[in-house]
Amino acid sequence: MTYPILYSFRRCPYAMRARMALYVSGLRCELREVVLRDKPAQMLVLSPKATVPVLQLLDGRVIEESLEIMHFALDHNDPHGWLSADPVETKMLIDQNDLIFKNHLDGYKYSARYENVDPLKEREKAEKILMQLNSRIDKYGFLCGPQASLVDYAIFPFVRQFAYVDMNWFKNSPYPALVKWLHDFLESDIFLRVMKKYEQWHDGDEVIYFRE
Ligand SMILES: N[C@@H](CCC(=O)N[C@@H](CS)C(=O)NCC(=O)O)C(=O)O
Repeated sequence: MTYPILYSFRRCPYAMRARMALYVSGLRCELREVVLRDKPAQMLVLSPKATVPVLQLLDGRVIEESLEIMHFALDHNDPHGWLSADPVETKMLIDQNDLIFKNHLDGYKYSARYENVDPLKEREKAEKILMQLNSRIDKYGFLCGPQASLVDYAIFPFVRQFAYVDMNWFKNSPYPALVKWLHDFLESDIFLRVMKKYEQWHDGDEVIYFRE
């Protein structure tokens, strides 16, 4: 093993944020594309909790939380100042996203999987958070200040998923600053680069490097 190994799934919002931080930091790693219903044994041995992303480091450490991967990458190199935003506000917004918004997003997007979940009620609950994000962007430019920081990159993949449930509704929602913020990230170089498609990884495949 010459480089750290990232187990990732292209469409997973947690994996997206980890990939973006790794990408911007310039840290080179091997990329192993995972299919969630067919996870590789190598990954399950490293991380029995069996979620992506997982980053295996050269010294044997394994990082199995996307935010920790972001911090690991940015502690190594943070060329765009992603760590410069207020850490308390950053944590508050990310906790709100991961612990509350994500649940409403799942209820909105996958209501058929749950009993007694009304997708429109879930959307209404999620909207309270969208409204708050919109007013922060309106006021500051980005979620925590005049430049994009870790919190924007950690959250926009989830807003993206939300928007795609009903893009027409999202685009016509009373949150124009948020709509533009998302649109700009979706068109950004960094996002397009980390969304490159790869085949499912199998042992013995030619190594794919994330950042050539
Ligand atoms: N707290 C974890 C959550 C990661 C997570 O839940 N990833 C999903 C994919 S989006 C997953 O791997 N789920 C396991 C599965 O569906 O089998 C993190 O931030 O890395």
